[in-house]
Order: sequence, then C-alpha cells, then structure tokens
Amino acid sequence: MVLIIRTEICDLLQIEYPVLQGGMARVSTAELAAAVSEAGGLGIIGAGQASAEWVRDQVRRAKYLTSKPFGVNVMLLCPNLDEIMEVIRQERVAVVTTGAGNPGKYVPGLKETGTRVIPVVSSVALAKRLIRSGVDALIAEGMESGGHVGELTTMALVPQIVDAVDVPVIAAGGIYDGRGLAAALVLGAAGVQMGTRFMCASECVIPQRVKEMVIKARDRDTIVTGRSTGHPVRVLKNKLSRLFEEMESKCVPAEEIERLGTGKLWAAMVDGDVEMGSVMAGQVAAMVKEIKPAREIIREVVQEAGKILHDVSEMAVAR
Ligand code: TUI
Repeated sequence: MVLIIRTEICDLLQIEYPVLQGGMARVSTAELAAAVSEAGGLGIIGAGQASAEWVRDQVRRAKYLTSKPFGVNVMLLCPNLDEIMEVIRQERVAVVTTGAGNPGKYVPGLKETGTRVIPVVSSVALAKRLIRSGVDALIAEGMESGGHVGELTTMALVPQIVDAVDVPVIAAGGIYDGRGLAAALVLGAAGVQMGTRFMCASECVIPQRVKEMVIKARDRDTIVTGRSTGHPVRVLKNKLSRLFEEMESKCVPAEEIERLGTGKLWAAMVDGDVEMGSVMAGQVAAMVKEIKPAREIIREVVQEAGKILHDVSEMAVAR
C-alpha cells in the first residue's frame, strides 16, 4: 500500500501534493517550475531582480510547458516591483509568493485577478500584520534555508506562526525529505516548501559545477554573511564568503560590503563561478546526494512522509 499526503493547501492551490518548490532568483526558471507542477507540486519561478519582460517570457514559457497551476516569487527589495506585479496581474498567475519584505499594498490588486498571495515570513509580528491584508496562506521560513534569512529556526518558528494565524502555514527551511514533510505536518503546517533540494533537480538550469558544489557540501559548509549590513544571506562557504567575513570582522562600512555583493548571484548561478559567486543554499545542502528529476523527488518525499506518519501513529498507545 502506498500512502500519500493531502492537506488543505492541495485544495487551495489545486495541486496534488502539499509540496512547493522555493522560488529561487536566477535558479528556478520556467523549466524547473513546470516540472514540479507537472509532478503534482507547486513550481515557482524566481523573479529576483529580473526585468518585467523576463518574468512575462518565463510565465508564458511555463504556461506552454504545463497546464497545471504554478507560481512566481517576487523579491520585494527589487527596484521594478510595480512592473513585475503588473505582469503577474495581466498574466493571471495562479500564485504569488513574496520574500524579503511586506507585500501588504499589493495584496488587494492581486486578489482582484484571483491570484493566491502567500508571503514568506520569518517572524510572528509580520505574520500577524500580513493576515490583516487578506493573504491566503503564509510560508514560515526558518534560518536553515538558503538566501535571505531571518533569525528563528523552522522548529521554533512554525508552531508559533501556526498559533498566531488562522490561514494555512507552509513550513520552509531545513526540509529535505519525507521526514521533513512529516515533521512539518506534526508542527501544524499544511505543507512544505523546499528550495535547496530542487537546485539539484535534473530540470534545474544552474551550471553543473554549482550542483556538484551542493552535492559535495557537508553539514557545516554554509554560513550567514551580511548580518552587519541588514541583509543576512546563507551561502555555501567559498572565497567570496571568506572575503565577506573578513570585511565584516574589520567593520568595513555597509555600503562597501553591499557593493562586493553586486552581481554575485548571477556570477554563481548563471556563469558557474563557485569561488567568487554567491552560492545561496540551505543547511540541507549536506543531504543532497544526487541529481534526479523533480517527479522522483516529489514522489519520494510524499511517500516517505506517508509511511512515517502511519508508523509514528502506532507509537501513540492507549493506557
Ligand atoms: O527572500 C527570501 N530569500 C531570498 S531573497 C534573495 S535575493 C537577494 N539577493 C541579494 C541580497 C539579498 C537577497 C535570496 N534569497 N526568503 C524569504 C524571506 N523573507 N526570508 C525572510 C524574509 C523576510 C525578512 C524580513 C520577510 C519579511 C521581512 O520583514 C520586512 C518587514 O517589512 O518587516
């Protein structure tokens, strides 16, 4: 018998399994997003700092590759936010996730066209503020994740957000397999979002060298840089992260440190520079062992979680 997992977000987002693929700037393109959606999860295109035209092309490409729902992740620090939001409205994208800020003022416009709005939050205060704008669900992201991070771990954050809001909560950060999905559901989440694991999906277009670096990573190979500038980012350790560490320890002015970061995500994820590029990845990079299709990743995660939850329920015995 194969057990799978279904939760309320499957109905909300019209997907088969409660697994979202994290919207990763420069990493999750239409190819990856469409593959994840085709496999029954929710694929998400990472808009990052790209132009509105790029976002439109990617959305149209994903529509060509799949007829299933998919999402776009919008980074709220990006300079052309209004234009990107307009493209999302015009193209009637099914789901928008947001990162690195408060998307409150865009929520009414997006809801008008039927787009589900799911912000990423890393604190209870922001979660409470955002549900007042009428968001459909929240992604509670712990600091185990890659890229821009908050301060709480997933284990501590998820139950606190679940207790604070009355919309479905999706857990993110530190989730790699069926154990992670099962644990998230036990904490009260209605599903999970995984980013790092999907970096090594066959359909992910990042350079092979970056995938190899993720596969080689061990447990202590990520570090958070940029705490002193107010933009803490988790990356795989390399020459660039050591430079950041050195500058931060010498109290170099924030503007100079920020300048060093300019264009470095592109350097890693497009040009494949694993030494001087910013290889954003989460702590579960150490668990990634191989490159496989998104469909297999999702099937493995969902079936493993089903088995675990079934077996674990037998640990509760009547007395
Ligand atoms: O956004 C992410 N992860 C990201 S964004 C990104 S692109 C980037 N590039 C260079 C420098 C910085 C970022 C790479 N990875 N995750 C979602 C996330 N959002 N995590 C934490 C937050 C967050 C943090 C503070 C959300 C809101 C917030 O509060 C702002 C407020 O208004 O209170």
